[in-house]
Amino acid sequence: MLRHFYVLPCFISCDIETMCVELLPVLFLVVLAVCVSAAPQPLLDLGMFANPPADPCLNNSLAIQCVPEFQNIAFGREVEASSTCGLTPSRHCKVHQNDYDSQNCFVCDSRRQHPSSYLTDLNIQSNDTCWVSAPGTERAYNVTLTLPLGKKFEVTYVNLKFCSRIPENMVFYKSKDFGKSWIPLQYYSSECQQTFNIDPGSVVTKANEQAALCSQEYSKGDHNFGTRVAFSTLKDRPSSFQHDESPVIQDWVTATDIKISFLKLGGPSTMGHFPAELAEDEMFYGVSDFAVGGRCKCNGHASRCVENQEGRLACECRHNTEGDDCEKCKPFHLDRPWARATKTDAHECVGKSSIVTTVKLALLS
Ligand SMILES: [Ca+2]
Repeated sequence: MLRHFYVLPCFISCDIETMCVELLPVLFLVVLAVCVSAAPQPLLDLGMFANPPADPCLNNSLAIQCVPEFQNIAFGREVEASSTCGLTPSRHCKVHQNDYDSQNCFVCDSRRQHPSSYLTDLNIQSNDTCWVSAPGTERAYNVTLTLPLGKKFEVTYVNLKFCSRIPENMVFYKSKDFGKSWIPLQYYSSECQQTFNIDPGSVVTKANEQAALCSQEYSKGDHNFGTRVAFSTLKDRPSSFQHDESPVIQDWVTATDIKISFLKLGGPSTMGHFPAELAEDEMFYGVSDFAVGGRCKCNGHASRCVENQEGRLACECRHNTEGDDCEKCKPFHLDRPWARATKTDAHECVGKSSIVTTVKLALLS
């Protein structure tokens, strides 16, 4: 009499008191293999249940200040150069200190070009690629490099690495209105007072935090091939450490475009004498790296910028804000004035429903 039955998944059964008992482990393995191979593929990828990345603009559902990452915002962007060599063949020589070495020369022509794309490509020490201007005919030689950023950014530094002599006179500018007007950021000259009418010893105070200064640093020696000129927008500005609280500093670092204006070719150190004449093949500007450090400007209401539906770069706004720079509240979220997020208050935009809900929750608690 059959007293017990073991029912296996694939409907195989046997009496426990028969030889089937001995065969049970073998049968179980066979059945298991058949069942596993016949089992349907899982419909859901278990990875789907992994936690989504945390939202940098929220902390436990509460709005907090968030900013896009800091990066070299010039990298890979197109720079407009008012002059580039190669239209007609020209010869250029690299100069190290005061040593003019004719062996260290190169030709720029249609086959050996030095385009403006070399300004913002990957900067590799062992393989410096240089943008080179067409040769000038006199020391006073005006060439500009313009970098459109496409939207407002907050710029921390502008950095040029030269592959020519450092220009004797040059100016760094920014625009806040997509190139309609230009505001000087920094002047460079061997003679600041004479050239730009700026005292090189001037300092920035709270009263003139948006003043452009003039540096004579690069005229003191022969800063030539391979020298970097670095300008920091925040250095020596009194409110630089109160960025959140200082609309003046926030405005000072805001730019939609950066422009570099080379005004006069650099020459050998004068040592107090009349500047030496430049050889014909030294009459050019060359830059191997044009870097701009900064963040996409989103006023503390977005953690990244993306291309919008019109193909323009814009902030991915949170906290019920909108606009290219999250500079206003969304419709129906206008119950308190828009404000930039700070470390202590995200200034989330709210509508009536949010306020009513908040009040109800407060009354219920
Ligand atoms: Ca380069």
